[in-house]
Amino acid sequence: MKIYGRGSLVLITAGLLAAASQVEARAQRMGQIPNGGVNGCANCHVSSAGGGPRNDFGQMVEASFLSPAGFSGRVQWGLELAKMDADGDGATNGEELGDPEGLWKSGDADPGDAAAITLPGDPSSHPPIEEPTAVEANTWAQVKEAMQELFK
Ligand SMILES: [Ca+2]
Repeated sequence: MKIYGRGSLVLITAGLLAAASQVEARAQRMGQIPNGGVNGCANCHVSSAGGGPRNDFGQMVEASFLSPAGFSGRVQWGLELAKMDADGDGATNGEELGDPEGLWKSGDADPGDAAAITLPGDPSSHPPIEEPTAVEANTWAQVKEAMQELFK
């Protein structure tokens, strides 16, 4: 077994503390968006463990919705951020996070249904897209049939 010198131990300890404080600081941001705890770090980061590159929503927040800008910034959740669609999947950030009108404030209870929360930065994760019901499909079939009868 190799014995590390005191210098190595100090460096390793400093590195671990720096990494831990960074993750801890960013983890606070989960409490700055509605239902942030449902998907945790994956709301803003490509890796669900946090750190590393940000997804589309994380990049949007970082670019325009932190106050102050930078590491210590708090997410400015509100109507503007709620109405945007960071990942372009057709559902707004607010619809994905259960607060379409951006009314939620940090410290409020999470709005909406936790089971319906999706990732605002992942286009493959979104609320269900409404399919036409059997009645609507049937009605359309009847309209087509009626039109075909008209133009016979
Ligand atoms: Ca979206």
